[in-house]
Amino acid sequence: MVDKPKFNTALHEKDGVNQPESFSASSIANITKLRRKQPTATELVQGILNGNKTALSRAITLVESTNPSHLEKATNVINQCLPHANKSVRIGITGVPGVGKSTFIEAFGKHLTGTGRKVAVLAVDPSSSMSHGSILGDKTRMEELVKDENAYIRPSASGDTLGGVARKTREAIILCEACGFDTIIIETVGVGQSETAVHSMVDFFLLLKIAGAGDELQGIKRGIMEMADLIVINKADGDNIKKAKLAKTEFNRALHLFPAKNSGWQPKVTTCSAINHDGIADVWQIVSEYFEMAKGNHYFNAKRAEQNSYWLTETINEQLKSSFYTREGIAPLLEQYKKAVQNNELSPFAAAQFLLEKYFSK
Ligand SMILES: Nc1nc2c(ncn2[C@@H]2O[C@H](COP(=O)(O)OP(=O)(O)OP(=O)(O)O)[C@@H](O)[C@H]2O)c(=O)[nH]1
Ligand SMILES: [Mg+2]
Repeated sequence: MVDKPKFNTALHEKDGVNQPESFSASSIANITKLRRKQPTATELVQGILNGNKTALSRAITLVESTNPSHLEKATNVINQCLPHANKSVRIGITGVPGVGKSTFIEAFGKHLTGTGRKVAVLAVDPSSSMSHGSILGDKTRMEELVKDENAYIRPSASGDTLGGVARKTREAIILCEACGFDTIIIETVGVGQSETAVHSMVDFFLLLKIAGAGDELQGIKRGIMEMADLIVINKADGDNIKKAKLAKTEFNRALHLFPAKNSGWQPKVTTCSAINHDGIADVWQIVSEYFEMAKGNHYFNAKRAEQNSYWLTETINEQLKSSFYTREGIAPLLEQYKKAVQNNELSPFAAAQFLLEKYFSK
């Protein structure tokens, strides 16, 4: 008997050959194994409480996730960590680009770990999603700190709104504290509104400056000066030393013109060279004096309590706003009413009232 030819047409070229499964069994096994490796909330919390930085990073990523399905787990982790948080000092550092924040944090951070402290560095930078350059820069500028066993550096969370970024940073602070970091440094670029957000999540606010050409107070926002507990004039090295000293005198004089702070603290000015590590120990000395005073007069705890209630209302405001503007049907109506208001056909208050009624009626 003659065998029928097996491959008589291109369409049947695979006849007689076992077709592979559409999913390979070994791949499925691998994927399942990987999935199982995703730690549970309790495992993450245990890792964090044991000081494990990998667990900490994973938890921060979870908190930063915009995937709604991660929210419950993230909240669970935060809640379990909360009782172990709050045992730290939180220091905000701001300054315009190029003033030397990263170089300063490297020197300051190393000084602190040298005295046995555990330092976590977080950043609030709403623009970071666009400027990945600064993160790359930080990797080289914080070379020593990155390698330090007792330091943890987390590039800034990205997000569309400052409120969103700030919330993630607040939660990251809790996680870092539960992980045993006793000194939290929050860095922000001194442009826009981010200083205000950072100011409302730290105990101490440090403004980094460089000496100018005798016009120190030009172009510096009054609000930022008012927030500062300490102004550090960086790059006080080489030919700059004299100018830095002059700037120190000028800032000192200006600071005395501001009304006294609720904390009872008189803001200070000092100089340093972050690159040469000069004056860094003095900065920590001043920061420590502040904490001694603020803990002694109970301002420290009162301020944290006030910040907590601020973030409660801030979060409600933020979420209500976003819920309103993203509610189906609101955007086109809003456009319509904007035109009517612009043409004086309707008062802005009546239009707002109508839109809000529309929103609440659903
Ligand atoms: N001479 C001198 N140069 C410094 C000092 N600190 C920083 N620099 C230099 O200033 C430049 C900017 O420093 P960075 O630490 O990157 O400044 P930054 O504030 O983090 O900048 P952004 O991340 O862009 O906001 C770098 O070239 C540093 O080497 C210092 O104490 N003295
Ligand atoms: Mg930097």
